Amino acid sequence: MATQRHRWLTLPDSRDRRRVAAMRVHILDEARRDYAQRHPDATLAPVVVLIAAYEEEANLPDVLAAIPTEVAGLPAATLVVVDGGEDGTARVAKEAGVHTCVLPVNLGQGAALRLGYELALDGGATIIATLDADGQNDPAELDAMVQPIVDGDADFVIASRRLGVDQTTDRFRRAGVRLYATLLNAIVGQQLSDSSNGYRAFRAELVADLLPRLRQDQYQTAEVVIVAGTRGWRITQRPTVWHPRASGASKKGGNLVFGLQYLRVILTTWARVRLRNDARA
Ligand SMILES: Nc1nc2c(ncn2[C@@H]2O[C@H](COP(=O)(O)OP(=O)(O)O)[C@@H](O)[C@H]2O)c(=O)[nH]1
Ligand SMILES: [Mg+2]
Repeated sequence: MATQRHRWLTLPDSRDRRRVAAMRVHILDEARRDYAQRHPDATLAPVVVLIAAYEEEANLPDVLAAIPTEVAGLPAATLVVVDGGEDGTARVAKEAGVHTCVLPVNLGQGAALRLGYELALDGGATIIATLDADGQNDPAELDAMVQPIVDGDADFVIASRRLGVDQTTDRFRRAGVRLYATLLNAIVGQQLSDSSNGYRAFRAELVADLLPRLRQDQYQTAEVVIVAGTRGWRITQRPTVWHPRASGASKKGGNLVFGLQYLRVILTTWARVRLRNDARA
């Protein structure tokens, strides 16, 4: 009657969690298998420009067309991770001829980026740059983003709309960017002005170090900064232009939802890092 005893101790909740975890593994494996079939030679380039895209059929083609084939003097390849969704994002990415990995189910930007980091590292990247699929970041600024890493001056570069130009008009979002940058700086001892910006460049060694330590499936920007800062990687920032979304609305929820989720990620990641105290996070 061992099973009976076991059942008595098992909470329905933990069974659900196990089921979801198993499905996740299956979904990720499925995406990797499909990618390996379509790209048997997974070699990318020294610079990999990584985009996680969720229902961005209308915006992605222009973003992809603007990505240069050389960044800071190094050959560059583009990798799109299509994060499920119902529209033609996967089709337009494939039509653009870039490396495309398609998740059959929407897992969230953090999960999609982790898969992308993994594929970029497997593809031989020495530098990985991430930018949004909605036209808010300008690929023409990739040189400026990547150069500090090529020069050996930084391991992690974050774009700053506050040092550059913010062309959007949402005052609440602006105040949030300021507030959370201040909070994050206090926690990780940095002087970053726009720590929630998703336009970033990383030395590949840093990504390999961070990858097993990242947990956030959606609101991931603060987690990456906190873990990288705690691990002692050198973080710097570069001024960039923050454009309005080319079309459509933010997929991250309204300002209140976004703000609360962002705060949750800062506090839980901080607690995780502090409690472990050895930055294994
Ligand atoms: N992979 C993935 N990307 C997402 C998801 N939601 C948003 N994104 C992408 O993340 C980027 C920023 O998202 P967006 O909704 O514009 O957030 P905002 O710019 O902070 O308002 C865009 O490239 C979106 O396509 C998601 O669930 N999964
Ligand atoms: Mg956006």
